Amino acid sequence: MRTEQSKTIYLKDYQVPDYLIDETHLTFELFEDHSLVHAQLVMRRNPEAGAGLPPLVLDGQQLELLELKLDDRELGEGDYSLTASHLTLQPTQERFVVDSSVRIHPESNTALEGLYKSGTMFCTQCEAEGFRKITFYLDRPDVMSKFTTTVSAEQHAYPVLLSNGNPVASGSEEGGRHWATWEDPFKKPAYLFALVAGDLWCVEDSFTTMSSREVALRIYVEPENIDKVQHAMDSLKRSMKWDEEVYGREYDLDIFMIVAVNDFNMGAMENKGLNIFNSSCVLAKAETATDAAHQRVEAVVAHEYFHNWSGNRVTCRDWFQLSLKEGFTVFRDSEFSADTHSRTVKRIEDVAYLRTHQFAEDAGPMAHPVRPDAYMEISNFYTLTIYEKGSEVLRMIHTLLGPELFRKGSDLYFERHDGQAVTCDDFVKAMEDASGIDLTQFKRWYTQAGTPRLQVSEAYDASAQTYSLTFRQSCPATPGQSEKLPFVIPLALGLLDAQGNELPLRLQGEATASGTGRVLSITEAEQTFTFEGIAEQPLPSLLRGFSAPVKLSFPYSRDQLMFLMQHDSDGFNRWEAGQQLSVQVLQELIGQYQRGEELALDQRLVEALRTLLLDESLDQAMVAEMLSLPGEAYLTEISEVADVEAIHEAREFARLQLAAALYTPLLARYQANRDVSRATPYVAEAAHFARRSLQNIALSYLMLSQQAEVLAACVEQFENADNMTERLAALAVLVNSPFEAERSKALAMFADFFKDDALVMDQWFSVQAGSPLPGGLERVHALMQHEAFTLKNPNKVRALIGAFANQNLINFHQADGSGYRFLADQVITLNALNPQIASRLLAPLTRWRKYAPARQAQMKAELERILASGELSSDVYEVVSKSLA
Ligand code: 0A1
Ligand code: ZN
Repeated sequence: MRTEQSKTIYLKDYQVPDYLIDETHLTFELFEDHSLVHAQLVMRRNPEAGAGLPPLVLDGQQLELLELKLDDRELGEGDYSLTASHLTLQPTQERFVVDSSVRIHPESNTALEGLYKSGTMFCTQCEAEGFRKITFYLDRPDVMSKFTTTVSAEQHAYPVLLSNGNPVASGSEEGGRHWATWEDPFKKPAYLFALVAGDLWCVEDSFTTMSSREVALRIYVEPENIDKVQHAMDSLKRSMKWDEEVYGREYDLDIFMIVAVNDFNMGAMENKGLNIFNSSCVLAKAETATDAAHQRVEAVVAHEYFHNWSGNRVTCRDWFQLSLKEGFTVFRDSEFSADTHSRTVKRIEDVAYLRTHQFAEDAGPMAHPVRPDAYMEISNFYTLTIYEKGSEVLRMIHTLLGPELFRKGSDLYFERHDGQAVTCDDFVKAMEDASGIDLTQFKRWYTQAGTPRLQVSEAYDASAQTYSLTFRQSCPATPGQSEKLPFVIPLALGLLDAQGNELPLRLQGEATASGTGRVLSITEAEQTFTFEGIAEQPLPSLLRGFSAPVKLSFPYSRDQLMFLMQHDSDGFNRWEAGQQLSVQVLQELIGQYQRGEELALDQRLVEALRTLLLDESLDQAMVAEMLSLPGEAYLTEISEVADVEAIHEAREFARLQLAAALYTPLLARYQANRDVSRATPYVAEAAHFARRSLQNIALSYLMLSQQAEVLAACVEQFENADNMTERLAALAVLVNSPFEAERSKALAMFADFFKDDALVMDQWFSVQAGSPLPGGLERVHALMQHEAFTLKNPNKVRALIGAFANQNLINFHQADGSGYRFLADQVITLNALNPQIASRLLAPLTRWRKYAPARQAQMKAELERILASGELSSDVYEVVSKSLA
């Protein structure tokens, strides 16, 4: 709760630690109604911190201090001071040993931070500041220590006892207890500490590293999930190989473990040698997990594994540097996924996600730079900006340097800083030193918040055969930053002639053309680039591959967009042209709706999509992506004032019209793909993802026709599919359909069949929470009473309440404000149970500025109500107070 932590912490106040901890020896005694933690800290004065012996201030929260010793001398109450968050004592020499014993209560820890119980299992989550809830410590990432951990617990209930590093000893105690000792040879900050005790089974495999070392790989799960681990294991081995091949990074311990945990605030955690995962990011098999879930498991396994170098071997100096490890590691995992499956599809997915969600964050009250300079509660800064925009910043460095120099830079970074806790500046410096490229101005991407706008205009001079592009960049004000300086914007582009061929590109002053596609580096607020030898008016293809996270505008006509959709050699930009065309058409419909006019869909969109559907030579995943109209959340983000009803009605109208006009080709593609699905066993690979995605989006359009043959096909797919991708898609379509009887039957069948599988039930909750049919809030209320629902499990909260507030915009934004009231009620309840989840759940209410005055007032009133509701956690307090400021 809000103690002294709700004060703001500033990057400019950073100071090196006064003391260092060379060795950390921990002993845990785990019991059902409490646990005891004994810590021996071998410490010394930090030589970099100056002279004298200042007081030693250890972090510690919710710890019952039982015993404290300094160099074997028992300390009495007068020898130290204790507050709700710190223990202060006075060292008398440069080197000393602190011993402490504390009692903690993992069994009643619902915040899921520190040591807690998930079901019957003990587990930990220490990032960012959870370790201080385990023992008194210097809980900051620049204090790195060698850990030895002994865990003791009752043997029958907790046969498996794990911690970081290598197992070095184990044995039995009297009274049916046993113990195990683990030693981690690598220095690490406390946030990478982990402990697990439980009744777990494991799947074991091995990996031979590039220097021929054999590494044991183990994935631990609850016994009933042992058949859902193979996909994660295969993903792990692919990740280990990829990191050797692409970054030259080898694994460094003899054993690598993953443990699946049901109650977990985030996706997973990269603890050294002992990754702890939300079970939703490990468990996957065809029958219970969708294609999207399989891809997420693969990506998260890769992400956590890659942290072993980008995060663990080289870690962050302080939490303002969080993107140093997160932006870099997201970039690494997205490149891994691109190399493993389809690069273009992965880029489309990432960009669609970034533009919908990160751009909204960047335009909202919590907007912050990739390297923030102030925070109240660090848990609130595990954001899309730190992760996704941080990854875009890394991608831009990669684009500016090219792959060889980028690799030289990453090699230098890892070599120079191995075993250190460093800053984003250190990373950029390594990139500069390895490449010889000056990134001084580029670093504004780390310090300035907000999404830059890039306005582009063109001028063609037929007589001089020159074509000029003028770029004007600006960036809106964000909290605490009213003025922005120009960014370095790498802009990949090509020019197309009337046949769709790429023109050779020669800039004024250059002797020869350097190929057809190139990257311009835009550095000024306004800048013109002139291409010479351009014999006809070209059509520019701009920001290829989304080479910078900006909002680009160029006055394309709809016909030009259709041309780019067909001819652009850049797959991403073909999709992007389709999106821009759809946005133009949908915005026209939104205007018609607002003016009370009859809606009329531009038939060019219908014809463009028909052409795609009829072309069987195209990548099916691309066709599916092109058929997916921009979502309501994205249409909200790009609106000046979001009109919830108009956006929903316009988009639904377009879908209906497309479904009717394209019924025949949609049905043909659907049937052909379903036939293949029926005859093919499930495979988690790109071509199969592609086939199923086109099949399922076709089905969702077809059902809008309400034809009996489609209903029959949908029910057939629901009942007979051998995989969750097809089954869930059919269920979702039924849930959103007017076929009441079929819907209820399918929901009941599904729940009956999967009632014992928590992750599948999450999907069952989500599908219903997301249904735009009227009465959404009542359905969510009813589902909260279902026996499988509990507010104590973050996955359940996200699946039901999160899906309702984030994906069911028409129901959440009910004009009577009931959706807002509901969300605020849940936030108030969760504030006491799990502050991190409460504060994340709150995000939709913070976006009140996007809406018309009536909704603004309702949303603000709910934020005020939360603020006045009593003792708030620092997590919730920071988000609410900043969004009302
Ligand atoms: N570092 C982990 C995710 C993570 C972040 C914060 C947490 O608590 C505030 C927990 C986990 C990752 O990037 O995977
Ligand atoms: Zn991460």
